[in-house]
Amino acid sequence: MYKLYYAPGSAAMAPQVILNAIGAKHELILVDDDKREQKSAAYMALNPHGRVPTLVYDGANVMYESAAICLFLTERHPEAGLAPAVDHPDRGLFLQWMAYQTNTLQEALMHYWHGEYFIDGVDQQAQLSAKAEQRCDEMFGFLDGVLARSGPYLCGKNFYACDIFLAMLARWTRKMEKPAIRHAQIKRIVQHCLALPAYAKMLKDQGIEQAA
Ligand SMILES: N[C@@H](CCC(=O)N[C@@H](CS)C(=O)NCC(=O)O)C(=O)O
Repeated sequence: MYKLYYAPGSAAMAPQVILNAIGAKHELILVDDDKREQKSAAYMALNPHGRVPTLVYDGANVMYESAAICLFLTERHPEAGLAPAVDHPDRGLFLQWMAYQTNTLQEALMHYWHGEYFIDGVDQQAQLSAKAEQRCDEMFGFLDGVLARSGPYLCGKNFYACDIFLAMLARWTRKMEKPAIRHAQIKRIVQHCLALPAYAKMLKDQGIEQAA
């Protein structure tokens, strides 16, 4: 039994899709952003950074960081086929794309959404956000090229959790002038994910939509 603390549209999206896909029994616990619940003492005791998602497993074990939760769940439930086994030829690329997305692309998205975490001043934050938007488009363009050259999925012919992660990050560009789905291959990955019952259920349960 798992408990996933989430907020709609947050980095909990991918872990939630994976919980659905593996068919694991789980409880979803809303951390209400509007009420600043992620900064409540009770939640900070689970996740001292006051961010979502957080996963509780096997009673009292707690972990956070979206990409880590995805890796943990896919490895715990290999039958779902959402991660290549340690000795599978796709393994290196799979880890590469998970790390690239969470270290680099997700961080650039953070600069876009939350300039105030990085710099003081409204004008400076707007400048940072604009630069981050440009960087995000370059990165999605780069991934689009990878998918065009060696797809259909990030690791080649097999679909994995890194593709689900990509669809989640693509949604975070929806307010940009150049949203990620302007890139044909990114759009195709998002469309593929939207057609998965596990992804559709996550959107429905979170009460959000995603365009493709
Ligand atoms: N690196 C973390 C980032 C999580 C994160 O930034 N979550 C956002 C929502 S997408 C959040 O909780 N923000 C609240 C805040 O920063 O106060 C992860 O991937 O889990």
